Amino acid sequence: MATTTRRFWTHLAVVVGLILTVTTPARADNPIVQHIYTADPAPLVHNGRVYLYTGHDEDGSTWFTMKEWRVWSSADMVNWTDHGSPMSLATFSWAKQDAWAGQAVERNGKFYWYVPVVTKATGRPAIGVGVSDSPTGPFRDALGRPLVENGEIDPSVMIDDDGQAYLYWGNPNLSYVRLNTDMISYSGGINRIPLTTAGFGTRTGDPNRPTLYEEGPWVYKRNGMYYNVFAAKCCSEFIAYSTSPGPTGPWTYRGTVMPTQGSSFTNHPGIIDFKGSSYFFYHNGALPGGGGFTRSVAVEKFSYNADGTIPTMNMTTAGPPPADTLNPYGRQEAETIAWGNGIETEAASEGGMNVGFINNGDYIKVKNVAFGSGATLFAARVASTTAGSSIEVRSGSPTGALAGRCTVPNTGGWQTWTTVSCPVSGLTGTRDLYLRFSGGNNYLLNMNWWQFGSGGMSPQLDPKPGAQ
Ligand code: FUB
Repeated sequence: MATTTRRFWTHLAVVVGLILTVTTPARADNPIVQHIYTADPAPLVHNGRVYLYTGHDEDGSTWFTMKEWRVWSSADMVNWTDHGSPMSLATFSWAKQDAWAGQAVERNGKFYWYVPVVTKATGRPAIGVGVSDSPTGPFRDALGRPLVENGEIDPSVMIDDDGQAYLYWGNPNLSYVRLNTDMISYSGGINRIPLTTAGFGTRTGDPNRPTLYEEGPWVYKRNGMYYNVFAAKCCSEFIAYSTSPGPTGPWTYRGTVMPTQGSSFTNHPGIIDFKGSSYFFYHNGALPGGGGFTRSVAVEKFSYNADGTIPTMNMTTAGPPPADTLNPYGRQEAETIAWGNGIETEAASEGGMNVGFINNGDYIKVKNVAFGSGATLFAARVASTTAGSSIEVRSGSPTGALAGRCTVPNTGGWQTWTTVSCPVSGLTGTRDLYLRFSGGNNYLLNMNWWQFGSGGMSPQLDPKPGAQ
């Protein structure tokens, strides 16, 4: 959010928060991100983490006003780390507008992120590709021009078991190319998948669109079956899917994955398997101010039926159960969050992101933290221009048992970092951690990371470039 807008909303939130504090129940964990609007989820599993690539709906949008993409990651499906925006319209010198729905894939240690943008030259959408050595970027334009261009959107990429990669995309059509192994060129031209009612269901009321296929294909292979999960019908959309014995068809329509729900007239699918379970990502308008142009990404856990079909799912505010615990005795980024109340994030001078724009009463929930036999010390990397703020270390809820309180000094700048620590007690077993911030009326502090120690000793703080 722009700083002035943020200040306004922050002060409004403080007033409303004072009114609601007594009655607000414990927060659910969907949508995944609370401090900005996100859309068009594209999850990627890599080295024991889920990397979630999304778009970013601008605050107050009345159109799909999207200028950048964002990356998030998680090892447990409930706590998500904000990696900021490693790719934007500015990455592609030939792009004019509309940083819409894309997907990233890894091949031979490089990460390729396929995205649609409207070009300066034609004023029509084309598909570009960003490339990076890291799943969190930064990404650079791999080609300096579009990879494919037929005026349509929403690329989805799949690498088949034989090594052949396919790029699918389209609205109103559904097209694909066979990517070469360099992932930034293709062979054989642009192919159309026939949109038959047997393959993609029957739409009524629109003679120009006889099938349910609308946009947002998500193509993948599982147990020998190819799936195309897509946004169906318009508008409002629901999520449907088709299956095929091969990557290019013939497709058979299989029904609804998620009915029309959730205050956004679009929806957009992403499906992965992670740590032995299956997850379905989508978007809705669930955040305050949310709607069709101010969307938020959410996730549900599901199990395939025995025949490989996908059950119909509803949107929930609870989200999935944790797929793992979080280790508090290793350094954790402050921007690793299950639920953030009032906070925002920004790029940190020490690298990565920090949590900032914190007001009195704001808090961060970190879910399923494995304290084991007990933590005795809390340390946090902080910066502030005001003295006397503190971090309340609580468990169970924002007003739950107080385990300790760390005072934050005036460090002389919002990016002038120091490490503070304080004793804690009562944190044993596995529980939800709440870091609640208290102090005066203005912004209180920034936090870059935190770490607990145990056994009456100072924690062996994990090294971080620039940290002391
Ligand atoms: O986010 C902009 C567009 O809305 C996407 O490209 C579509 O899939 C729909 O979600």
